Amino acid sequence: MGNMRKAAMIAALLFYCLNLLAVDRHVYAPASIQTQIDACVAGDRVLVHTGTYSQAVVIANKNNITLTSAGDGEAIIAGNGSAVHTIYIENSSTVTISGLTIRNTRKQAWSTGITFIGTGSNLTISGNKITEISYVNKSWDPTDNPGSSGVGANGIAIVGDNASSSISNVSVINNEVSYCITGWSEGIALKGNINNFNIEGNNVHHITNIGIDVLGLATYPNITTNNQPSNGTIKGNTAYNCICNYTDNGAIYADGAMNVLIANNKVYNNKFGITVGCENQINKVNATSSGIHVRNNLIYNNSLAGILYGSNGVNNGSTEGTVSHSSITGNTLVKNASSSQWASEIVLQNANNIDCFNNVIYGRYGQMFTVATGVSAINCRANCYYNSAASFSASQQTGPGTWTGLDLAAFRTLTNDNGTDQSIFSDPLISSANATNPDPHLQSNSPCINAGKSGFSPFSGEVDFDGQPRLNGARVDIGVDETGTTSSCPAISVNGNLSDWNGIAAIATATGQSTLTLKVTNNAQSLFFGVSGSGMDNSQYQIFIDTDNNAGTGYQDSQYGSSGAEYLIENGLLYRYNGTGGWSWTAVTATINANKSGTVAELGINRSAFTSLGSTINVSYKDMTNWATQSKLPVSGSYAAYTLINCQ
Ligand SMILES: [Ca+2]
Ligand SMILES: [Ca+2]
Ligand SMILES: [Ca+2]
Ligand SMILES: [Ca+2]
Repeated sequence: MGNMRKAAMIAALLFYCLNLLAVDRHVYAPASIQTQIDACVAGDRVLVHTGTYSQAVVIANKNNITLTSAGDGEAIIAGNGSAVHTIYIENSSTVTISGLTIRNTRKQAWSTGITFIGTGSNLTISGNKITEISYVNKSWDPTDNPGSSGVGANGIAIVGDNASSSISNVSVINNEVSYCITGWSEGIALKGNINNFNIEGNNVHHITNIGIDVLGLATYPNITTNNQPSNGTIKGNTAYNCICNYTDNGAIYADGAMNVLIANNKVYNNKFGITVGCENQINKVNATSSGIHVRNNLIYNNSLAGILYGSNGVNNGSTEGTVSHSSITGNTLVKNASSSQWASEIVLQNANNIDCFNNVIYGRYGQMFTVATGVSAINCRANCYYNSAASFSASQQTGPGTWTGLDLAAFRTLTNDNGTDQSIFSDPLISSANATNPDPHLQSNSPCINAGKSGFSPFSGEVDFDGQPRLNGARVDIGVDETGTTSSCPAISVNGNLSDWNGIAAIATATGQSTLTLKVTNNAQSLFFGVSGSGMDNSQYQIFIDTDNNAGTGYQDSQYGSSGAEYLIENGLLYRYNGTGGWSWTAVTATINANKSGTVAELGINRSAFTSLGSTINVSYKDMTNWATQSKLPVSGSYAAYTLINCQ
């Protein structure tokens, strides 16, 4: 014990001494970021202060370097009008790019926001806002069509083009990638020889092709071995409005990859939701993509299908590969397919040895499942099927252009769904099956509770869609929600009496002013605020909310040292921030109940009013008189943090 502590102390001292050599290099607009990058030695950070930088940045053969927002307002790196990549990194290790807004004014073929190419390890791209990266010089156009030109652009592209040395330990987390006209490319793409990656917590939307793609065995990069992104996770992302006008795309795609977990994502309003394939097989005949697990995802209102499993080429006899030894488990699919058509919830093709169990599959039309060519050894168990038509149907491709309809019994036979844990056709009784905003939580009388596969034990690290333990009670529940694993939510009644807040800790307090305590809590649907005081204004207030837990994004509040609000609630109305630091707001729809007096401000707002609401948010409450702040909580410093609770 003593020796260990001594060793730890020496290590800590060594770390401290090494860090003394590292410096923070501050950049103020419009100074050159590149000048500071070029001066960096290992351990240095380049802190980009608020402003717009019409520049591009190159980081080549550098190790242990951080390029980040200084946190005093939006730092926009906009490209220099000629560089293909706004931030270009090659052959570097331990590189972090964080908190920046990244654009590319070039808007020509193969533009990217951030590109990493070559080899290296420990790359982190986090908390950036990447927008308007387009292959063509025009503003957002969801109907754009590049024809057969093949051109593209990427928000983030990480390309392992060295067959003998991978890019390893890649983290792409908590970024927003939006409004990119990507042609034949993707919002976030990991390609080629990449090993050990995590794409987590990103918000990807309004992309004219695939939102998130891990891509292998393609002609780019042209490497003959190790051309498969491997051993990664794509989890906790939100992907919507990734709609391609010229080909059938998915919002999240694992194509020619190996051992990828696609878990706990929310995927809606796309063409396909999640797709798994092996489209290309350059230098590898009869290629297979395997170990791709689609787990605990909420997938709804995608116009073609929720999940497409297996390669393209339903009927074309091409050289496309297969997907094998993979699984679809614990997902909830709700009302995908915007019209009655060949596909609705799940489509399988060129796939074998696929386990499919514990899923809630709630269709909009009769058609639930489509089994195309090249499918074998499908093992379904303990799924709960249901649809608005209240009759199950599936279809199987039995020859070129020939489809056979299957009833539930025939489908069970096809999918080896027999014996114990046979799938059921029953209303899963989720809390809401509204196609555009479903609530997948199970009602207390749901037939899905404790009805999942018997003997199931969660996979390592697996949690339900709420982040709660995946198994509670005698058996796992069907669908994304495991019930009964939490205490009940606080019962807040917005009535001007704060006795229902007893036992909830304040996140900010003060003395000697009119507002004294600020409390925040939530249930599954709503966020609540409770403020007590004396001599407060009878009506006027403002609540500022930093919903992405990033002080560098959103409204920069001069009354605080750090703020970054995405939303403002002012006198019962919600506003979303639309500026670049100064006062600039747009009214948005919300359901707000408020009760305001000289001693209490109590308020509830629907969580769905916020485009994204992180698990930790930061809040400021201001009591106003004649639009002047009379008192505020917290009094100064940073907004007060609140971590949402998981409860039912
Ligand atoms: Ca259970
Ligand atoms: Ca739950
Ligand atoms: Ca109350
Ligand atoms: Ca923010």
